[in-house]
Amino acid sequence: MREQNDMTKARLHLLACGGTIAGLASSPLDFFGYTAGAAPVAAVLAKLPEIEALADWQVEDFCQLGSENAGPELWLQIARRCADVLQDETVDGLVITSGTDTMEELAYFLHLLLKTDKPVVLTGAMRPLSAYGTDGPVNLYNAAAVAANPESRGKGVLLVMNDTILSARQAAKQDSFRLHTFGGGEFGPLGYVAAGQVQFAAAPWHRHTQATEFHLADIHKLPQVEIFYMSGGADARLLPTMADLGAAGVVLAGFGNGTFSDAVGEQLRLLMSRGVVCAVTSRTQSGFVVSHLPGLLPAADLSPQKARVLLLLALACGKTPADMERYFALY
Ligand code: DAS
Repeated sequence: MREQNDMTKARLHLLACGGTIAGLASSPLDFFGYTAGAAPVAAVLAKLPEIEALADWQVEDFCQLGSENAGPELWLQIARRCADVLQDETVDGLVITSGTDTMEELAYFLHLLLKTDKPVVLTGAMRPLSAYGTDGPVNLYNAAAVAANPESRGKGVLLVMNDTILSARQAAKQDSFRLHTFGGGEFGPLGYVAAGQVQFAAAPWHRHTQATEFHLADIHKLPQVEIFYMSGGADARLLPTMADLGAAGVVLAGFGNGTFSDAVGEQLRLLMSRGVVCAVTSRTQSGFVVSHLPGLLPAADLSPQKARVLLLLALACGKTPADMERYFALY
């Protein structure tokens, strides 16, 4: 284990998973019409040779897709690869590059599954590698600085974008195209990193990584979990259709503090009578929810997409609804 005052270079593994950071377009002013993951991650590293001074690197192009096409099956493959890499005693930390569209879900999935206290840091970009002012190389440099910093140990999976360090539990993509897109919700970031200078100001307060009760070895098949987003007059008949299509769990993105229409409430009762596990969170951007229906699990202040990750892993690991209610408060 590298101590706080260890001045030797960290040994970092870079696992590249596609995304805009490795995206290429035909023009440097084309910020949107690019092919995600078109370039090998070595091309990103080559833009910023100073990154070699931060660590001794093992570089791996794991997959090259836009993360809008990523889902639980790929996240599980990435988690298994990360677990293998982290078991290597010569590896001090892990940097993962990914698309930003589902980065927060991948990060939380790993935060709940990886049994490690080594730094695991995700990063990406909002502009492709080929663009003027691409943010990818500096984001990667800053992610490497955080992964190489002994202070990052034991803080769970982190996300570094736009000079900001976020916990995987709080990180959320909040803007459609601007560089300052990731935020930490009402509790904000854990710290900042400017041109490689790392400054932590907080630590995660929910359970994660080393303290997790979820085990990769327990996962043999991933269940289907869907999200039903409340809007005025939303058609409640879509809920039984989710179960008909195989959903074992449903997350309700409710109004306000988790409320829903009478019609949706009726369909939720029927879903739970069919054995579908249902959780409720809120379509608002902050605050905790309460449950308005016996058996409907309150998902604390998790976003709908993160409540889905937690419910999906709890079902995959064979946990009981009583366990799940506890998990939503703990993780
Ligand atoms: N191409 C999208 C993705 O892979 C956006 C991005 O990478 O930022 O998520």
